[in-house]
Amino acid sequence: MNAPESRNGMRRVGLGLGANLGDPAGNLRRAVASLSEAGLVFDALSSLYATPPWGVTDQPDFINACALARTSLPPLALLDLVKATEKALGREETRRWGPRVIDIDILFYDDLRWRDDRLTLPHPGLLERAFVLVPLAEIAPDLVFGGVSLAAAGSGAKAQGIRKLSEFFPKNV
Ligand code: A4P
Ligand code: MG
Repeated sequence: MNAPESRNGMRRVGLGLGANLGDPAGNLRRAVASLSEAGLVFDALSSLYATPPWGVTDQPDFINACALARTSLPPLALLDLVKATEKALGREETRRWGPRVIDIDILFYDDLRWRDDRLTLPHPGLLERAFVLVPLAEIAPDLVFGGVSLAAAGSGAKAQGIRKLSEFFPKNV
């Protein structure tokens, strides 16, 4: 992976956000506002996309987006922050791949490769999930994972019923 280099001692991270319960678009916006208050510096936010459910298909469509941010938190502290943010927004324990108020995945953390029982980096599903590839390709087309550029992976995934809805924070709201 060729993630841009970290600056000022901060690490560059990619986040995937998804929701399909409650007010999904509002939940994604609240998640970013809350992470920002906690010290993450956001450099780019993709548009919001409506995406058909993947994995468990008998559930409502999702709203998905991706973000590029910088953080001084080490990986497990960032995971703790992400999990605390999900909880504060009302996420309850759900079945794997099931419906949720908010899901925040750490897609990558600089070039770090990490695998323990709590955290895998880069996120193992990144290249398989159109609901991640399409928004991430919008904001980081030059990133390369496993020899595959996001621009190529994202355009290959576009046929899968994914619709761009609006900017992440529409200017008229
Ligand atoms: N974990 C390990 N690595 C990471 C990482 N890089 N980032 C652990 C975040 N968490 C990581 O996650 C379960 C555990 O994974 C965490 O406690 C953490 O310790 P979870 O969010 O509770 O479970 P999950 O989301 O059901 O599982 P997973 O494997 O993250 O699946 P996805 O990819 O998030 O799938 N369809 C559409 N259209 N859009 C969606 O957003 N999301 C899912 C969930 C299914 N279908 C979807 C969507
Ligand atoms: Mg998840």
